[in-house]
Amino acid sequence: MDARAVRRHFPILNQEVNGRPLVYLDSAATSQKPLAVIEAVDRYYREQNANVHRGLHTLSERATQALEEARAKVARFINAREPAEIIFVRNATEAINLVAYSYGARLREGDEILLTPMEHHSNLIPWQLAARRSGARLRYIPMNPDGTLDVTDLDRLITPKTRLVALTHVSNVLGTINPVAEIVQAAHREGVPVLVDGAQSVPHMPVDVQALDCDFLAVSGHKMLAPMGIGFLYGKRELLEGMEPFLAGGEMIAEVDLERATWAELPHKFEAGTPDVAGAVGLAAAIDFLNDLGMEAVFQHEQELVRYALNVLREVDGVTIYGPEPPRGGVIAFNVEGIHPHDLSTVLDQEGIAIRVGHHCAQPLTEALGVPATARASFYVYTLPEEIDALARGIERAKEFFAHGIRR
Ligand code: 7TS
Repeated sequence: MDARAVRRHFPILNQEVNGRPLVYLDSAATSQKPLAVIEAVDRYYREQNANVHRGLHTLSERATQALEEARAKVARFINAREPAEIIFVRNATEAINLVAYSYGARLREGDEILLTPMEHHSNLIPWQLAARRSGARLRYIPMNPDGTLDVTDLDRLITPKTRLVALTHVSNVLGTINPVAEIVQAAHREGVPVLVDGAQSVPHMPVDVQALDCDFLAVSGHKMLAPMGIGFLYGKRELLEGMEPFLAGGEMIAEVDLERATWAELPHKFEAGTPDVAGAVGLAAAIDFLNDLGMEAVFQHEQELVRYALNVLREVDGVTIYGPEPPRGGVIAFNVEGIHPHDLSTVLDQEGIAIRVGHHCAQPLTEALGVPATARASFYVYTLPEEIDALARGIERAKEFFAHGIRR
């Protein structure tokens, strides 16, 4: 993959920030968008916009067709059995909340949900609330010191009381790639379904839901080149069929009278209200773009960047890096001795370098690392090794600045 050529498709990257060429190392928070996506959304509003599934006029049919083509494309991208297993939502957070409410409705006092300590808050808080509503209990697969999961005791952790395992595929802080297929197998031996948070995996590596055999997969479009505001939940048909709706209103019913209603067929049962058709069109364009690159090539590109970044950053005195050895996701969380990550970020921003600092919405994990916060650089298809060099130079400059209090 030629990242330099890929980069030319991203107009936002070709600018100066604070007088310096932009070095965007925050793709785990959100990716930038290629022209193909920007233009697909633009074209949708110029040529196709109407509400879907309702009007029997030509534009409405075009919009409906665009939405359903996008759904079919998403289904092929993750190898779902059928498009009806893809529910459009706003983002991974909404996808997980849908499952926590609709599947979580069957939780009873004493039931258990098995999570990990490295979950993003969006795969933790919905389960805390579901546990509070039902009296269920949250349990956790322990973590090894290197930031991988300790799955040696899985069979003991998955008990007759376990109703669901919910875990992230790739950690947004440590970059750990969790052994999802193995965990799914262990859970299925006990008849327990597994929800995978794919927010940091689906944009960056080939993900095949049939190969993983996961029961739910939650994904945000905005982290995979698509617009903000569109994401999807994959769910196995038999599970989705057995769940009550999450949100209710228009589009999701079959028959309604003043007392009761019956639900529309999948996937519409879970898509109340007017959908983000333009977002879905943008997501379809994003998938085309990623397919043209090839997800295996995307993964390899990021592996090269991670290896390069680990080598470069390990050469910088005072830098502590968190997370396992590669292969791992394209995120590197680190700290610089004597400099608070927020101060580091401020200095780097002056150099046009965008990183994220804080707990990255994974506060329990940050606490487990024994630090108040970390800095995080994250990569994607357009990231160049030179940008990692720029980061290392920026860190050196921050060290000088905070050692001497003088800006050169
Ligand atoms: N799950 C994981 C693993 C994530 O990294 C994120 C967002 C989410 C879920 C939630 O995604 P959303 O689109 O619903 O908000 N992660 C980050 C991040 O690391 N920095 O900003 C957002």
